[in-house]
Amino acid sequence: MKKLIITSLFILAIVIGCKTNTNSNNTKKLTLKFEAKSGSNVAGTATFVEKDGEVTLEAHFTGLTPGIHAIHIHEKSDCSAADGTSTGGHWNPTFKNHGKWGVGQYHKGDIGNFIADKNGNGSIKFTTDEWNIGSGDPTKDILNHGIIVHQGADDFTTQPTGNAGGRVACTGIIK
Ligand SMILES: [Cu+2]
Ligand SMILES: [Zn+2]
Repeated sequence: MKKLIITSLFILAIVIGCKTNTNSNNTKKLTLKFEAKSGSNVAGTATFVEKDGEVTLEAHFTGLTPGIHAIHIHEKSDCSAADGTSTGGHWNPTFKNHGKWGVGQYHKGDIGNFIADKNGNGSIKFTTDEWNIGSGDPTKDILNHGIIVHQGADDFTTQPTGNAGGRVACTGIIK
């Protein structure tokens, strides 16, 4: 009987070991679709890919006004309000000041600015090891928050919003 238990534990260890290896080789991917807010005609998609401890966000938009737009991760995944305010403020699990990513203090949701061309098309790509997809670590896990695209630019100074104007597109970061 004792030998059987030891054999069972050994097999269990192998199974767990294999599962762990498989998971570490997996890339996690989320594809999200934005909805227009505040009467805008903005459409867009975002993908988050987690690989080797880093998450890459790639997002593409149409229907923007030409010029600079802020994009942030906000606290909640709820895009139900017509003006997008149901997503709350910026995702800030480390209780820092609003700012520019990598410079002084910044929120974990402070992605920054991107440019829309004269046709209203814009895209942004952003990679960080300060996020992950689904670890449950509240300071890193992007799941169940939301993404907002703003009408204007983030000035990286005004607290706690960056004074980026209205919310023209929204998506929840949900599986
Ligand atoms: Cu924002
Ligand atoms: Zn912020």
